[in-house]
Amino acid sequence: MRKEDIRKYAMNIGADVVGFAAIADYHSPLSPAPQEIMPGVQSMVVTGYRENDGAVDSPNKRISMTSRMGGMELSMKNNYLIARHIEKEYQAKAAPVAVSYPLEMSGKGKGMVGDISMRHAAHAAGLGVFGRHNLIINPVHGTRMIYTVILTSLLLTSDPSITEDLCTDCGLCVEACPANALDEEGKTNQMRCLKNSQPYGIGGTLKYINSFIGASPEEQKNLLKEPVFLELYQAGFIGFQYNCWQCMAVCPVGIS
Ligand code: B12
Repeated sequence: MRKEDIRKYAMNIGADVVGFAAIADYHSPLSPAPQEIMPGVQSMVVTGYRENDGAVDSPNKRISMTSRMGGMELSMKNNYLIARHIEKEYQAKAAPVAVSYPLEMSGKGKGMVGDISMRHAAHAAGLGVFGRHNLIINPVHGTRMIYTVILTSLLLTSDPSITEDLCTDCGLCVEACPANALDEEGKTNQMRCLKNSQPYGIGGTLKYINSFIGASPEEQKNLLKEPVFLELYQAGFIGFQYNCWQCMAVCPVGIS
């Protein structure tokens, strides 16, 4: 009853899939214990948002990123509303967790570990299974999904988990990865992926700053005219910008 009410509420405001997991069923190898984020947490509501096919398939990655930012923004607003709905209707506490950012940058995770691992959350809530690309495959939407979580003190049972292996082991994701980041099964080479998918992220910023330090005033003037500086400047105020969707784009599951 509560689960159906929350599911209906979330889907009415734009979530494509909604699942539930009791905290005891969520296991992430690296993310902190959910109790450290929200004392008294009992369950999580996991929502998924479908990427736009035209955007994922676009050769122009600004277009892919524009759609992703739309999904991130909608999910952030919806998470706030779903959390408010839970707090008002059920007198329970609720805390939204972001799609990806902000991330803890200073601890041992160094910007690579989310407060909640959305893939493990989606898996625990019966929304999908891990594929060869180490992403979650949903039975209806395939890989083209982003996931978010709302933690709550409300006691909710886990939805049934998916036992079927949805990955066809076609190997397309491994072949299509321009950084060869998926060569080792069960592990994404994060540094290779990061360097290719976020050229204007932290690595690119450090490289640019280091080239600036020690350069002559004349060289510095020229460095400020480099396109890389303009890209870094833009990423600085827009936020994390992905430049690659290949493993998601080539996955054939759920694509008609
Ligand atoms: C940091 C981060 C990255 C980093 C590091 C990735 C990584 N290996 O963790 C980088 C920059 C490389 C990255 C890349 C991408 N990311 Co990213 N990323 C995140 C973020 C913010 C945190 C991930 C995290 O906590 N990792 C730490 C732990 C969980 O990783 P781990 O211990 O190595 O766990 C691995 C094993 O458990 C393994 N595994 C393999 N087989 C199996 C089987 C079972 C049964 C289990 C339980 C586990 C398992 O899978 C895990 C990943 O390698 C999440 C958002 C979030 N809060 O979850 C998004 C997230 C994982 N990213 C996402 C996406 C889409 C991408 C990219 C496609 C880029 C893009 N354009 O969006 C690529 C895909 C790379 C890939 N194929 O792996 C989505 C995935 C959606 C989905 N459908 O699954 C997420 C969930 C964002 C979201 N909210 O939707 N990402």
